[in-house]
Amino acid sequence: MFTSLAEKLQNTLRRLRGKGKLGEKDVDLALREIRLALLEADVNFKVVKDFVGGIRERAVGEEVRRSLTPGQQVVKIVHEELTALMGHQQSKITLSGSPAVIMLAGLQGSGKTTTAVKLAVNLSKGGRKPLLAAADTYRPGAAEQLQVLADSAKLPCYRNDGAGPVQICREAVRLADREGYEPVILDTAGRLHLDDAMMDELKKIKAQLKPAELLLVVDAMTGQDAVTAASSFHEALGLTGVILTKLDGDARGGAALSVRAVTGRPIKFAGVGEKIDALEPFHPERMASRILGMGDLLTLIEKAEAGFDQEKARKLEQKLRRQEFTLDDFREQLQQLRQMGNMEDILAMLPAAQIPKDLRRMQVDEKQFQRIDAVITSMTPAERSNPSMINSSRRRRIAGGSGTTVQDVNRLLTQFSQMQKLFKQMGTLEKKGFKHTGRGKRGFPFF
Ligand SMILES: Nc1nc2c(ncn2[C@@H]2O[C@H](COP(=O)(O)OP(=O)(O)O)[C@@H](O)[C@H]2O)c(=O)[nH]1
Ligand SMILES: [Mg+2]
Repeated sequence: MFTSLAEKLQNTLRRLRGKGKLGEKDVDLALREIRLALLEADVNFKVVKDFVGGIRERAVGEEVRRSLTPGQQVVKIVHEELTALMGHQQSKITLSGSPAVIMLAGLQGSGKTTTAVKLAVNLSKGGRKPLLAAADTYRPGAAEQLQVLADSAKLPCYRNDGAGPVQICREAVRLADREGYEPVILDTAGRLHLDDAMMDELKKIKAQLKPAELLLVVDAMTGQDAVTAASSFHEALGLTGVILTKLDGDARGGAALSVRAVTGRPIKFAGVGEKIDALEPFHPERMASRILGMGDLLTLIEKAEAGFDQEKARKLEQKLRRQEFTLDDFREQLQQLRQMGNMEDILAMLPAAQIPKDLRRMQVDEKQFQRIDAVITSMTPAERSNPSMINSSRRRRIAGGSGTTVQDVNRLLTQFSQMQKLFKQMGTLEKKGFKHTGRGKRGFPFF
């Protein structure tokens, strides 16, 4: 997520952090770099100007001059301003009206249909009984697409192919009223470009259905174009919020960092994958931490808690404490991690400074998972619980048996021993009375 922007900002801040004293020149240079990084990430130029201006004002002010660690103080300011830029606090959706209606709008391909289902999945996990309404009557196959996705999530979907969008929405609301569904999520039509006919239709739906939430679905990959479209949508319709999609891809960050400032409307959710459970509540503060390489442990822990088997987690913790972590456990951990999503995104949630180099380089894609699995399978139980016995002839045998190379086996063993070391360090810190109390601490945050 935002790799290039994150790297540049982190480099700039690393240099600042190391400085005992901050002169005007240092601040100027850092601000220039921040400005460039943001512009290159396609952040709206006016947003960049205000943002950098805000940081400058604080960076030359009292709070930094009086600080014993001025570099750190500036990093803190950048973090706070970045958080503020994306909206201070998390903004939840409001469900009022009976039944409450959530209307989604956005350009074609921005991710409305997928997001409608993701949102329904999210709300039904929270105990709601959502109903999806197929109100895109223009794109052939649009209703079918919604239906297929809804079926896969075992969620109800109302469609009436052949009827107009307003009629479909009203019928869906009537059905929801009768059957006790709530909220009703309207998947509307989009075009490739903004046009008056589309806006008129959306206005009609809004006027008739009085949605509690009118959310604009914005494709984060499209950068400034998306933000321009967002402000037109907002002027015409009066949005209540934004959902950013495709943050799992190589979006540069422009849309995410500009859309709140340009529309004045909060980002409520972020789409982070094609699967129907790949939707996260948007937390500005956590996102700022991720971008600045401070990690996002809270989201990571939430994901882990949602996907992990409590009993297994407890057993693992015992093993870690007794330092009995084996290659079998390693394999099981990787499988669980894989269920949490894209490995790169997961690593990005860990504070950069705390990940050992070999782990950081560990690019775990599907193929590599299979390779690791094959290597571990080719070991004897004794080797798995005591890898130190794996000498070079055993390495050759394992490589041959798993259809991999000796280098593959070596790499896996190195990564495994790195992980073991990490856990040992964690154990020592605990013995010294270190308690992990959340982000910002220099602890080992894995479990
Ligand atoms: N990687 C990724 N793809 C997404 C995300 N949201 C939607 N998509 C994909 O974007 C494409 C367009 O989505 P769709 O819901 O049909 O857009 P719509 O035209 O606005 O209804 C589909 O291929 C989706 O799978 C996301 O958060 N991440
Ligand atoms: Mg659609």
